[in-house]
Amino acid sequence: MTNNLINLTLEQVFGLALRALLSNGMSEPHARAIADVITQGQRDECHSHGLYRVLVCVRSLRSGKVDPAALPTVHSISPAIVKVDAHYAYSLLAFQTGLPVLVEKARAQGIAAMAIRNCFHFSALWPEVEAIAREGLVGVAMTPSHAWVAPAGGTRGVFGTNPLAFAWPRAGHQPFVFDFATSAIARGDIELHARQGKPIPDGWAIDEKGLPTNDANAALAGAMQTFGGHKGSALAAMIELLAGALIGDLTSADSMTFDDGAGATPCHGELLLAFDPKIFLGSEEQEGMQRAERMFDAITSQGARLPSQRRFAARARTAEAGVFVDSKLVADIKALI
Ligand code: NDP
Ligand code: PYC
Repeated sequence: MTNNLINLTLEQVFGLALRALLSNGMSEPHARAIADVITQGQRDECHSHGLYRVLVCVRSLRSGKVDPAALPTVHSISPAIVKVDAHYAYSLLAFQTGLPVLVEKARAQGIAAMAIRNCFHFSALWPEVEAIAREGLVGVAMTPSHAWVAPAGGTRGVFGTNPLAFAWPRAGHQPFVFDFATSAIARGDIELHARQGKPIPDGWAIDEKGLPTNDANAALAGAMQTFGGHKGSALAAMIELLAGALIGDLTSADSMTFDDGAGATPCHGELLLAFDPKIFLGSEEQEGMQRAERMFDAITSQGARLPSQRRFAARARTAEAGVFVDSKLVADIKALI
């Protein structure tokens, strides 16, 4: 133990998350899928979507809103579109179940979409787009959340923190991956600032009166801001439309109404897209992939870093050294078991 940090192996992180979920009534397939993604988040030092999420998942289970055991059902609705109904359980088992169908369709059609419906969704999206890239495909993922984010120029929440993730497969390298909330920061980060009594930076949120705030609790009670002003606002709206209205599922505002103050994980849909470079490029595949590599080189050769480089470095480090977790968080999770 260093200061208030506890050193855990990745196996210990997985075991802690799994025990907390199982002992609160989650079925084993869901608990394993969730504990796995939480472990990946902690491993890559994405603290807002690592072990902290166990608290949110258990609160959601205890709210009675989430189905702890429903198994997803897969519906192929066209040659290029698969829908997976999560039946009001968490999203991750639905993703795992639908992924092979998405991959098969993308390889057959060149482009395919997977719409996950009726799912409670708490997780970072990079594990999912990385899984698509491991199949040699280009991946995109997006999802709404709860209406915590004000549109640019407004003061009241309309959008979710609506993450957008992208992965491009690279031979001999980790894929090119980015994954960001369309709000200035993930809400989980503001919650972590509130837990630690730390102020938040300028530009993250406004308070209930619509005034800029550095107080994490005032931010949680007020509204978050989009990243990049009107640009993040437009992307957030696009995600409400594509991963909400278009797939017949809830917007972030609808999801908040559905929650009805329970404080559970947001419940809505998710849209994933997969593109097959082999079909787009045909005999020019190698040339297209080399063109991409020249672009990556032009970024890194001037000292700029690629998105996910920090994560991949953390992944390599924590595989050996384990992770360092706030002791209060570990105690709070153990108290749930
Ligand atoms: P960050 O702002 O921390 O990071 C966003 C992206 O930018 C990452 O890919 C990151 O790579 C990259 N990046 C950061 N700094 C640089 C830099 N200097 N140069 C190049 N790239 C950089 O993420 P957010 O707070 O916006 O989101 C965090 C997570 O929260 C995401 O994984 C997202 O999926 C998740 N989330 C989930 C939601 C849900 O409803 N399920 C809702 C909202 C967010 P790196 O990681 O290597 O630093
Ligand atoms: O951190 O913004 C967030 C978030 C919302 C749902 C899951 N994570």
